[in-house]
Amino acid sequence: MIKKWDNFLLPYEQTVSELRAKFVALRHQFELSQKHVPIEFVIGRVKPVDSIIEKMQRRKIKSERLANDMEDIAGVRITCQFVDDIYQVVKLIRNRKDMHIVDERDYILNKKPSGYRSYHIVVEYPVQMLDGEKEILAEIQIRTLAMNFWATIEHSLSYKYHGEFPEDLDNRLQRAAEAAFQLDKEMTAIREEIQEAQNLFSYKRGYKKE
Ligand code: 0O2
Repeated sequence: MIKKWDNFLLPYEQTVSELRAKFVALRHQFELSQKHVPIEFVIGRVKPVDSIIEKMQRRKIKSERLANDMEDIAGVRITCQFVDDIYQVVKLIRNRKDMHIVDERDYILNKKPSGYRSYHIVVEYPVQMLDGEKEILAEIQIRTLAMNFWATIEHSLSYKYHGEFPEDLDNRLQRAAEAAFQLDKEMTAIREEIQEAQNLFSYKRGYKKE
């Protein structure tokens, strides 16, 4: 059983590692071009087997449909400084020839009832395996640092409460999501000032990001 999962997940691991490397390379190109760098950092993960099984049960996905119906087994997350950066990264992904977009979900314009905001793009990505090319679905989540702060904390809390928050906590989390979005708006309003300061200070020098 474990060996079966290992074999099934192998192309997903390769997809995550290749996509991650490509977005890190994109950030590096921006750094060298002396333009504003729209990508802060890139992380990736393959969904753990217990989460895959839980989602299969919740969404009534049959095992033979798993590769087609579960879009986020391979997941890459791109974090940006500003909301505008998110849409710049979306444009860059739309223009790429090495991945094919099958779905886009703008949870920034249409936030989730929880208060969650992010831009999700589902792509088909071709990986080269021993037995030939395989098209793998991957979900790319693009969000600001503030959105990421909120989502990371809300996600760990939802583990504690098994996704069912008491009403008071739910309200507070929604207020916190709005506060994070106000922060994004405020930072955008003083964006030019921030960028000028960052260029002068070169604060990134010496810190290695991936
Ligand atoms: P993990 O650990 O990040 O993989 P569903 O998965 O059923 O909720 P759907 O339509 O399959 O929803 O996919 P959707 O909503 O485009 O993306 C699901 C992923 O988005 C989640 O994956 C989270 O990463 C993130 N997400 C969506 N809604 C929320 C939310 O309200 N709060 C937080 N913190 N993250 C959210 P997983 O599998 O839940 O988690």
